[in-house]
Amino acid sequence: MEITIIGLPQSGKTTIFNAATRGAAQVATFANRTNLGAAKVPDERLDVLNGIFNPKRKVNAEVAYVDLPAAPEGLGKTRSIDGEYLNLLQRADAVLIVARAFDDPSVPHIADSIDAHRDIDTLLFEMTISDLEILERRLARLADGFKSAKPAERDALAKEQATLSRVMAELEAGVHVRDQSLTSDELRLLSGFQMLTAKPLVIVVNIGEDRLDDAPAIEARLTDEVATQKIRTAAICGKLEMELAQMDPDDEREFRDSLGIVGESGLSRLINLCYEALDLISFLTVGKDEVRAWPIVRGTSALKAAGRIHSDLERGFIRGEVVTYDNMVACRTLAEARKNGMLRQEGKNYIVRDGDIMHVLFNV
Ligand SMILES: Nc1nc2c(ncn2[C@@H]2O[C@H](COP(=O)(O)OP(=O)(O)OP(=O)(O)O)[C@@H](O)[C@H]2O)c(=O)[nH]1
Ligand SMILES: [Mg+2]
Repeated sequence: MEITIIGLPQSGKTTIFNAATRGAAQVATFANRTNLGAAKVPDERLDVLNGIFNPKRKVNAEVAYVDLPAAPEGLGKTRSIDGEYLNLLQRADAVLIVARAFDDPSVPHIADSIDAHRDIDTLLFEMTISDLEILERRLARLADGFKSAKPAERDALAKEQATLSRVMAELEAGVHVRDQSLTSDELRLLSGFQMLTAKPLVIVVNIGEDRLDDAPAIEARLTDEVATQKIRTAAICGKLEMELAQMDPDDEREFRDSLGIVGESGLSRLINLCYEALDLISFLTVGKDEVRAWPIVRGTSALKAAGRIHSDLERGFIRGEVVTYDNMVACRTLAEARKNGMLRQEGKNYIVRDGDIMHVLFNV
C-alpha cells in the first residue's frame, strides 16, 4: 500500500515526506527526484503492550510514502496531469496533497501569492481534468469498437458506454468519482482506469512555524470547505515536524513540551489519517521477542492476516486464538485471558478487527 504525495512546486512535499518517514531526503529548490520511504504508524496500544510484555523489540505498522517531484511543466500550470507523471500517480493507493500556507519570501510560489485553498482547488481541478481525459479516450475507443463489433458484443459495449458517460457527466458537474454512487460492477469497471478522483485523498495544509496557534482555525475551515466523508484534511507545520522527526526521541519530547504542543502531534495525526484513508487497520501480535502491529485492509480474513506474518502461517493455518486489546490489557497474559474465557478460537474465515491480538496455530 502506497501513499503518493503531490502538490504545487515548493509547497513542502519533501519536507512533509521527511517528517513522516523520519528521513533526510534533499529539501531544495526543484530537487527533481522521487523519494521513497516508510512511515511508522504511531500506536499507543503497542506502547502499553510493550510495557506489559517487555519484548526485545516493538515493531510499528509501516506504510510506504512516495514523494514525487513537481510535475515536469510545473503542476498548476499544465491544466492537466499526463504522461509519465500521470502513470506514477495512477499507481498510488491513496493521494496526499500538500498545499502551501507558509509565508517565506525566499521560497518562490508559482502564483506569486499564498492561498492554500486556491491551490487545493487547482490540484483538484487538474485531477478532474485528467480523469475526464481518461474517460474521453476510453469513450472514443468504445465508439470505434462499436462499429466493428459483432451484435453479441454490442450489449456489453453499450452498457460500458452508458456508465462512462454518466460518470463523466457527474465529474463535469464537479462530483469526484469517489463521491459518486456506483454499483460494485461499475466500481470494478472503473478500477481498471485508475482514475485520480477515485482514489482516497488526504489534504494537508503546510502552515508556517509562526502560525502554530492558528492550526485549529485553519483545520476548521478545511473541514468546512474541503473535507467530505471521503476526503480527510489536516494542518501541520511541515518544517517544524521535519526538524522534530530528525531529533532523537528524548530531545524531541523536550522540544515539543517547550513549544507547548500537547497531545497527539500533527504528524501522528497525519500518518493516522493516511492509514485510515487506505482503509488499513492493525492486528497485533505479542510475545517475548516482539510486540507488533500488522497492517491489513479492513475486512481481511484470519487466514489472509496470518499470511501477512508468514506464508507458512497461511499455508498451514489451523486456527487463530484471538483476544481484544482491552481484554489483553486487563488480563496481562494470554494464559490469564484463556482462563477467563477471553481467548476466542477463530477459524480461517473470521474477519479480523482493529486491535485484535492474534496468535496463529499452524502446521506445515
Ligand atoms: N518557512 C517554512 N519553509 C518551508 C516549510 N515547508 C517547506 N519549506 C521550505 O520550502 C522549500 C521547499 O520545500 P520542499 O519540501 O523541498 O518542497 P517541495 O514541494 O518538495 O518542492 P519541489 O519538490 O521542488 O516541488 C524549502 O526551502 C523548505 O525549507 C514550512 O513549513 N515553513
Ligand atoms: Mg520535493
